[in-house]
Order: sequence, then structure tokens, then C-alpha cells
Amino acid sequence: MNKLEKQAIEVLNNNWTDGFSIPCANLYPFQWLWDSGFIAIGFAHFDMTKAEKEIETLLDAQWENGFIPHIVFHTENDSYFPGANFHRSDLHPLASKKYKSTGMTQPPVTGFVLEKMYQISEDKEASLNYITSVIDKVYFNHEYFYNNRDPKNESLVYIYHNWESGTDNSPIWDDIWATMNPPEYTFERRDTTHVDAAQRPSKREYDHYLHIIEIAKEHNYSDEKIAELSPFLVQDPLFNAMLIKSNQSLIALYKLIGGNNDKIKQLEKWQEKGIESFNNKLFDEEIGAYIHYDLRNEKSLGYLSSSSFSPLFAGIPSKERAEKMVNVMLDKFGNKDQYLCASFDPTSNRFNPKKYWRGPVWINLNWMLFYGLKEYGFTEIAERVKQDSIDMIEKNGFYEYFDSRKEIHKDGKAGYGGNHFSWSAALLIDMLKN
Ligand code: 2M8
Repeated sequence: MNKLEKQAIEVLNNNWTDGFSIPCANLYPFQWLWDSGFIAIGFAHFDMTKAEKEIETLLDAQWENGFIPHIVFHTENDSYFPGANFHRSDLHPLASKKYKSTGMTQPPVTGFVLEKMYQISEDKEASLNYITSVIDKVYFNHEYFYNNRDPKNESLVYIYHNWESGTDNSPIWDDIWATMNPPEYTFERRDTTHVDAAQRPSKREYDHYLHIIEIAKEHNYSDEKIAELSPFLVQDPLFNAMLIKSNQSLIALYKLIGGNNDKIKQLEKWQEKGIESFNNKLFDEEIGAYIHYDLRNEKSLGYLSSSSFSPLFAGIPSKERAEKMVNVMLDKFGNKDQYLCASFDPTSNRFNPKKYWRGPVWINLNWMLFYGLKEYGFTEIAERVKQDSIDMIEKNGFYEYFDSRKEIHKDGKAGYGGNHFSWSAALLIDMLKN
């Protein structure tokens, strides 16, 4: 085993607490949805019991309507804002009675995570037994999405908050902030006591984030009311690609389990329509990649980001489109001075290579890109994405995100945000094995 892999295992073991993992100490002291999924993939390579427990704990926090929250507050830790007392999940009548949580979700990765765990497992029978015991919860979660978040019946679901996207302060959201004018709230940020404020969202951005939650809370997190009133209502290509990828995995896993024909049929229906709408609505011919759609203001948001390429991971574009996308990626994100793949278009004046989701490279997006490119036969570029990821971690450590400019990496200070970050470690392990 190489040194980096050993260090990665140590990071994961240190971030494991009683039955689940935190993304990293201090900055993120609870369980986050998509982090848990990526973490489970890492654990699956060396400790399947923890991998399975991670997902089991997450699914244990599912609401009675199938919804899975983006943060599960297992403890009373006050090093994070906004915490459980701000989010008030108890306002929703069907919220978990066992755990406090947020009232928003995150990219639905759980389906494809289960399939990955199965592929990694050396004991297929035990693994399938485990999957059989949890898979219906994931299916129920997908049902929640299609029944509550698809007002136009397109099999494309919306997110109502930037924190649901996972790409929190992407410059794409600037266009939505321009349509809002929230109050100046008084609150105490905690993130900026752990991390340099220059690498985090601004106070004014947080006002917008909190305001959307206040609107949702006023209506007890009712999906109907949120669809009607939230100033943020977006069809996000990354979020929908994760859902489609997870649908595919659920179909494959249900077929392995046997029976479940009604569920397989329903999943195939969502798939067919979802992929068609995705290609018709979210692909921009001129830009040459997928972009976000602002449902509230009925307009496309014409910006390139690493999310624009994530549909490769779910097999959504045709081979021809995939080729077009890869050319755009190499042209805009891939010159030799840049590591692949910046989270936002490096040629845009909104690009900031140090600030969170406004430009830095993130390992989870790279991981998806690696598999997507490989699947479409772009082996060399896939290898470059993998090698770039290894390189950045080797030079700087297991950071949350990295400067995309290669020159900045010379002194080993190009890793930003939290250190000893779980998904950077987990997905590195997985890429090293592939
Ligand atoms: C970041 O988001 C949280 C809010 O959910 C925050 O900034 O406080 C994002 O990078 C998100 O994608 C990630 O899941 C979370 C924990 O790693 O941190």
C-alpha cells in the first residue's frame, strides 16, 4: 500500500465517530448527506462494516415522506452555524422524530454509492443482503423527489436552496441573488473562525442563504409552498445527473436482488423521460455543455462550471455531445497551467481560484469526471484528471479544495478550506484502486 493511501485511511478513521463520519473536524462537525456517500465508497475498500454503517445511519434520518436531509445533527456541537436550532426541522409534520436535521437536501448519491459498494465488495452475497435491507429507503427517496419537486412533470427535479446543490457559492447563483433583497441579518458565523474568510462566502451571501430558509420555515417546509414562494428554484444539472445515475444503479441492484418489477418499471419511466428532458432543456449548443435552469425566473443560467460536465458520469449525453463537451472543457479549463477541473469557468470574470465553489478544484467533482470520461472512452483525459487529483493532494495534503493554478502549488500552500477532509481521502483511495 502506498504512503498516500495509508494517510487517506488515517483521515477517514479519524473522522469516523459513533456510526457516521464528519466531513472534517471543527468546520463541519455533523453528518452531511453527499459527503457520507463518498465517504462510504472510501471505507468500502478497507472497512465494509463502517461503509455500511455510514449509509445506514444516514438513511435512519429519513423523514416519513421519503426526504433525506442534508445535515443530520447527531450532537449539540455549536462550532457550526446555522445549527439545528436555526433550521428547526421539527416544523415539518413528517420530519424524523429521532434526529434533528436541516429541512433541505443534497445531491442524491446514495443509489450509486450502494452499487459502488457492491462492486468493491469481496463478499457479494453479504453485500447484496445488506443492500436488500436498505434499498427501498433509497427508492422511497427518489419517489419523494419525483412527486414533490417536479412541478412541470418533466422528470427533472428542482432544488430550492444553494446549499442543496452542494456547490454553495457558485457564481451561477449571483444571478439569483440579484433578484432578491434580503434583510441584513445579525448572526455569528463560525466557519470563518476555522478558515480564512477569503476562502469562504461573504456575509451578504449568507443573508441570502438564511432568507430562503426563513421563507421555507414560515411555511413549515411545505414543498408546495416552497415551489410557490422560494426565490431560489433551480434545475441543477449536477443534482439531476446524480439522481439519474442513482436511478440506473437502483435498476441494476433490484435486478440482482430479483422481483421488484413495479419499482424497476417506475425507475425506467423516470429515467427515459428524465434523460430526454435533461438533453432538451439543459444542454446549451452554443456553450457546448449543460447549464442550470432558473425555474423561478424561467430562464437558463448560461455559465460553465464543473457541474456542466457531470452528466458524463450518468451517461446522459450522446457520444457526439460528449466529444463537444470534452473539447470545451479542455479549451476553457484545461490549458497546461491549470489543474483539471476548476469548479467554475477560468475564462470568466467571476472566476476566483481561491474562493470555495467559485473556482477551486474539488475532488468529488473530479472523481465523477474521472469515471464519466473513462466510460465514454476518453481514457487519457480521465487519467489526467486522476493524476491531477493525486498531485494536488500529494503536494498540499487532504484539503477540502485546491487552487486550480499550477504555479501556486510550488510551496505546498494551495490547499484551502478544511484539512484532513473526508471525501478527498475517500475518493483518492477509490481512484488509486482504479
Ligand atoms: C459545504 O457546505 C456547507 C453547507 O452545507 C457549508 O459551507 O457550511 C459544501 O461544500 C457542501 O457541498 C458539503 O457537503 C459541506 C460539507 O463538506 O460543506
